[in-house]
Amino acid sequence: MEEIKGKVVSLSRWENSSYGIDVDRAIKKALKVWSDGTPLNFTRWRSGTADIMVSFGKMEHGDYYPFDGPNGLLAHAFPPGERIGGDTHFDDDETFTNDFKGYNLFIVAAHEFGHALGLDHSRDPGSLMYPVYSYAETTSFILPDDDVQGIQELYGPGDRDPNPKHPKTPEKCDPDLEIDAITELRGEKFIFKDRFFWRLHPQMTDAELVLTKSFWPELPNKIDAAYENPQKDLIFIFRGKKFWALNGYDIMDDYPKKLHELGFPKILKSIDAAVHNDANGKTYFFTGDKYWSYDEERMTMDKGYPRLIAEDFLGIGEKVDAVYRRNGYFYFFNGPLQFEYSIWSKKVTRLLKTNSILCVFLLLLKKS
Ligand SMILES: [Ca+2]
Ligand SMILES: [Ca+2]
Ligand SMILES: [Zn+2]
Ligand SMILES: [Zn+2]
Repeated sequence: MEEIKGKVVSLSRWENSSYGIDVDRAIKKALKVWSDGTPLNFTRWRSGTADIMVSFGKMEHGDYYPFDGPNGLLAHAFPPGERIGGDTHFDDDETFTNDFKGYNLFIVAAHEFGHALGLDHSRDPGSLMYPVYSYAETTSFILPDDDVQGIQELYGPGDRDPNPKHPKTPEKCDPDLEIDAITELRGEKFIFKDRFFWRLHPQMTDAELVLTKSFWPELPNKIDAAYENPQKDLIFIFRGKKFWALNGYDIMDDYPKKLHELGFPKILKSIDAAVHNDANGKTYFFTGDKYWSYDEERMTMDKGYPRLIAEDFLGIGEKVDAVYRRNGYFYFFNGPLQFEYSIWSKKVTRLLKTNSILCVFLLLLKKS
């Protein structure tokens, strides 16, 4: 690491970029990700040979590691060392952007500078050093915990970390696991937690953890509720007063819409959970200790609602974090508990741990 001790950066094309985006700001912000929380300090040199030389190039660009035109390789960086060590190159054939369209230059640069400082790829899908590009909210970006551990192992902590709350990646077998939302989508389960969801295919033994923004960059980081309407082949995602309709990867036109367009009072700030019942065409929305019934065919809220959850769904508690429907049952999630509720007999038939939806296969393996 000796070479980086000078902590200097120079950029051959920091200004006069042809992208029409603020390369300067993206690069500075990407370096700040690593200098916050470590003793690293970066200074820009306008001439001479710095530890980290940053440049843009196309195809073969002088280091015998050619780029490949649009997509594929986006950038590369050499680990710390003499000469080319630490240098960071961006593929000039990419459309780099400030937002989620194209490749976000800040995200790509922050990842590459991780390499330039000596980090390898991480297997944590929530980490910046995960090898697959994924868009992340850039204005509120805080370096994930896994990357902080990595960089502090190399350089130690800094004097003062301006954003000490580094997001951790959820663990599916955490006995205290609570979830934000759950829905089926074309037979798979999507289980939302913080900025992630687990994708659980009925034929797969292991749930895949995915960043929500890598699937739907326009959705918020964290969501409140989700449900599927299989007749319309849509899922609906809720956050605060807004909701989105999605068909696979595509967000439908005219969305996001507002909660009150469904018939909720305008003062309602958010909902907790939602589920659709094929059998009667109703969608139930849970908010606090109450729930609402929405008629999907007439597209109106049913009369006589909201009603108390505790009165109509006996035994599931007084609030709902998340809920989905499967084979005549509702599965209600409340904190670390899951209630299997028979729609027909209106009774709780099983009490489960929330994590059992994700962790059941591991438990079975351990028993055998
Ligand atoms: Ca490329
Ligand atoms: Ca929720
Ligand atoms: Zn190169
Ligand atoms: Zn990489």
